[in-house]
Amino acid sequence: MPRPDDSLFHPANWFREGHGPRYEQLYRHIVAAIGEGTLAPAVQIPPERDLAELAEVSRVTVRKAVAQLVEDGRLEQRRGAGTFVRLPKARQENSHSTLVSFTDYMRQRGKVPTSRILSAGLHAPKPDEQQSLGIMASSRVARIERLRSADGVPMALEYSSWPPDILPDPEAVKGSLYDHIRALGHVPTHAVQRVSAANLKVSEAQLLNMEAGQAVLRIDRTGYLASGRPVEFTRGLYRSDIYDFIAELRLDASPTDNQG
Ligand code: 16G
Repeated sequence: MPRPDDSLFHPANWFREGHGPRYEQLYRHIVAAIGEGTLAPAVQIPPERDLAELAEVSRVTVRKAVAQLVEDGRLEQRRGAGTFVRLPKARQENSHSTLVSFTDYMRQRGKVPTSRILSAGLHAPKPDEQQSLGIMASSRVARIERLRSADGVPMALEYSSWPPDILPDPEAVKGSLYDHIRALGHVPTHAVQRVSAANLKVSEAQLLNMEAGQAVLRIDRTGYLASGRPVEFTRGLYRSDIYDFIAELRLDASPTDNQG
């Protein structure tokens, strides 16, 4: 079974003081090594204890980094055999069985996504929410507003609305909204998006660390379950220098449009 060169994990090759927690830096290093092919598919990762020794970190740090890599689908743990680099994840994504989230996208690029919740709660629905989500004026709507960052840099503002039977407790969302929804048993499988340009208001600019009036992309996404029921209505303001992000998500979002 191929094993990587031990020096790959030496702290000099991945740790930089002041660049975030060790587990995140180790995680990013392994993501990059997989991306560059230094860690090829099927290569075995040293056992936790050995890796902790090589990387000069605690086993808890190693465990956290590895758990994230397993969750991302980059590493695979085989009982009794060890931990291995998986085949590229792209194959799974191309199945279009699920939509790519901000979290997935940033992790695929070796970045660490974070969210700051600006507000979360159940409210009376506005007309555009009623229309997009097919809910009645007398019903309630779950709203969650977040500032999304990658490696600590603000990237987007997302205002998201969901029917309350799909997202009953918006305040309980801690990390990825899509992961939260999936854990509740609902899987948005496709989306329709409208992309336009917008200029930042003062309050938005402050949050994004940009100048008021600067141009951003505005994307309205309506996400659907496989049954065709609309469940997500999200308006996002995205820094235009991450346009490739949007383009890629749109390809994933409407596979049939791109096959003909
Ligand atoms: C993406 C989606 C947004 C969705 C979010 C979930 C676009 C334009 N927007 O940013 O609609 O709510 O991912 O991300 O693709 P999360 O699971 O990381 O919270």
